[in-house]
Amino acid sequence: MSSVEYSSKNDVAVITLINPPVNAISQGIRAGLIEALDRLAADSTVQSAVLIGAGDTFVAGADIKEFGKPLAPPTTLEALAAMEASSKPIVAALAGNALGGGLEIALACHWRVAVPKVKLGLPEITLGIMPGAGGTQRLPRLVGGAKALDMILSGAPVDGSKGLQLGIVDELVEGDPLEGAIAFARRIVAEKRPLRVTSQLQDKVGNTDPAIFAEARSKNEKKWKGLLSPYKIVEAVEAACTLPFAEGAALELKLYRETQASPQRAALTYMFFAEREASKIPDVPRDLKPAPVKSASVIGAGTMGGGIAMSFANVGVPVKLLEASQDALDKGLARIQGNYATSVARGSISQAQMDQRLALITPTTEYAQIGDADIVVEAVFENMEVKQGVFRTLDGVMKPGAILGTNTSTLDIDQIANVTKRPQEVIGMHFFSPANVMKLVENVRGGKTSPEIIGRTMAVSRQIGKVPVLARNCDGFIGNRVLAVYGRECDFMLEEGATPWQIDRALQGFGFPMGLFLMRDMAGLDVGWRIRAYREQFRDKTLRYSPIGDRICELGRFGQKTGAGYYKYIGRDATPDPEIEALIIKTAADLGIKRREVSDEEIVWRVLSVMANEGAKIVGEGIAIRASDVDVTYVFGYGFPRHQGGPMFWAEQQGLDKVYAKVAGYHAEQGLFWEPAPLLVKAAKSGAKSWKDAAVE
Ligand code: 3H9
Repeated sequence: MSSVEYSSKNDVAVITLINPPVNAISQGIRAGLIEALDRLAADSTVQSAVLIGAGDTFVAGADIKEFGKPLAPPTTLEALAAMEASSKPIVAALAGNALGGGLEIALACHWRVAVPKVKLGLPEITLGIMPGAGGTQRLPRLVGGAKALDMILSGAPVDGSKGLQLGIVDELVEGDPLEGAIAFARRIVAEKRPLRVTSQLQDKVGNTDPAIFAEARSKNEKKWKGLLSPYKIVEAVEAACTLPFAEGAALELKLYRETQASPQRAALTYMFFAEREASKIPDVPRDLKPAPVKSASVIGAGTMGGGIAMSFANVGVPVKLLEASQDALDKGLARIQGNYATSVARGSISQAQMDQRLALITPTTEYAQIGDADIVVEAVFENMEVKQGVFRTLDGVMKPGAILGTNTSTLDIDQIANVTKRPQEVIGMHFFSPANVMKLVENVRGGKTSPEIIGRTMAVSRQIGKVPVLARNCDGFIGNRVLAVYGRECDFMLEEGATPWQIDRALQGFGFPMGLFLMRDMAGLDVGWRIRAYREQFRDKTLRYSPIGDRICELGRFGQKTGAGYYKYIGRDATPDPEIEALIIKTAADLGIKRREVSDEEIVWRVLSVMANEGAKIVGEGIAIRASDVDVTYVFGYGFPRHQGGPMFWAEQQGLDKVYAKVAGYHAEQGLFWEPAPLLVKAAKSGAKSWKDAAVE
């Protein structure tokens, strides 16, 4: 079947773009569109055309799988120029998604009608690129420079009503978009309206305040640090407002190609597919399409439980929130109210939305009230006996088939599952704090968790707006296992000659929003200290261990909350502390370590290569299904800079053999305490360029 179909409904031609599932712009679409336009010109039976996507969606943009490869002609730009040159009016019928190149096709039509639920947007920035088919030039001509700039920089889509208000959409249709567009096209012809060619519109760009571009650059300096595409977008939209269309379009093309060639584009498009791949579980049938959950229960109204309950309420799922005592329940609810009130004050939600969401949360102290929910998530104190007690009770009250989720970051899922008579329905759901904000959910399958429960848990995670990954049960799962080696490596570098502020600066230079020691200070140092004290009895004393963190806690310095940790604090402002530097120097001397200069490059390399090494162990042991799941965990749960693609992607970019050599070097220097991952060794020896190749060789 051809990618573009040409048909007619009496006097109106219908051009249908077909490339399931999202009608991405393939070579077939580009060539087929030009052919269809030739037919339109030659077809004396029609006076206008409607352009529509097959299925219930328009076009989700360029085919992202083709990025980085040479594109077969013709280009999208050639197809769009042919469209604007048509002497017969072309009306876009928009439904589903009109994103990226899809919206750009629509912008080059003479008019646009849309259903209210359509998603209209230019999300290229999220892929490290910018609109490259005239979007930066045509959108400002329809909506003005300022609004176009906001929309392209945010990458977020707008719906049909907003599109109408902005001037992207000319008319909303309530029913069938094709019928609506045909009726609109007939009206245009009957009224003999002159063709409206977007690239020739000048009013709105002419009226754009030229100061907005410098403002956008300075206002976002911190947010855009290290990023390429936002700056290119500003430059292109500025050109739209100051140059003739042809010159602006030529600049757009040049800048677009620069973004396409950048390593950031490679990392961000990798993340696009990695995020989707993470939901594919080999033993869960692809055709399992679980129904959305209609009700949820959450046990524990602490910070985590409250955040999880908010995540359900935020997408309209009624949730019962259970606490042991009325007092704890009241405190939990007050915290939820406070969080919503902050969002209202910031303008991110309206008062009405806050009221609706709060109304969906029903507080209770009675287990008898919660049993009919499709899913329950337990988020009580992180203690095995306490959690086992909760699960014994849940086993008695929850309806058969409900997902029994436990929000644990450290405990053995099987020990929790095995106190119930239905361990196949128990699964770990490790949320990250604040749970209503952080995107990652690390779902953890126990030894007996059924594939159906896994599939349903991955689906409900997406339903509440999270990015799920699946891990197998082990100490630390994926995320905290990698975090442990990352922290340990940083501690060793302190002993060897670095300072906390140097390490933090180097990591921030790489793109982490916050360095490790600032993060530890913010989270509080005392909990980890207590856990280490408990684990001391089991520790292998032959392995290298850094006592710096313990010594800091012994001084009563527990981080930001006590005004001092690795840094000194005034409020939340951290300053380097000579006392800590002296403590580090003394500890190194006590351990017999001769300090030396540690370069920023060494810091970044050591941190990333030990992360990738641990990730390779995790993949090799089957804890993660694939290397990209480790990256998804790090990007969505631990602040790893998305435009660097995650530690496993980073390692592939450096060359797995080079990473192996570094890791082996650290191993030799540091003695017994860890081994290069077998998968990394295999990759290096076989010359594999990717983790995937290494795994199959
Ligand atoms: C661009 O347009 C550049 C232009 O300016 C320049 C032109 C010259 N390409 O997300 P889903 C796949 S840049 C290839 O699970 P949903 C996706 O991988 C592009 N494949 O469904 C998945 O495959 P699989 C700007 C794509 O309903 C399947 O389709 N556009 C593309 O949750 C279903 O996707 C964007 O950035 C694509 N463009 O969400 C839009 N899009 O089943 C990117 C999707 O094998 N796409 N796939 O895993 C999206 O945001 C979402 O996919 C969408 C649907 C909202 C469309």
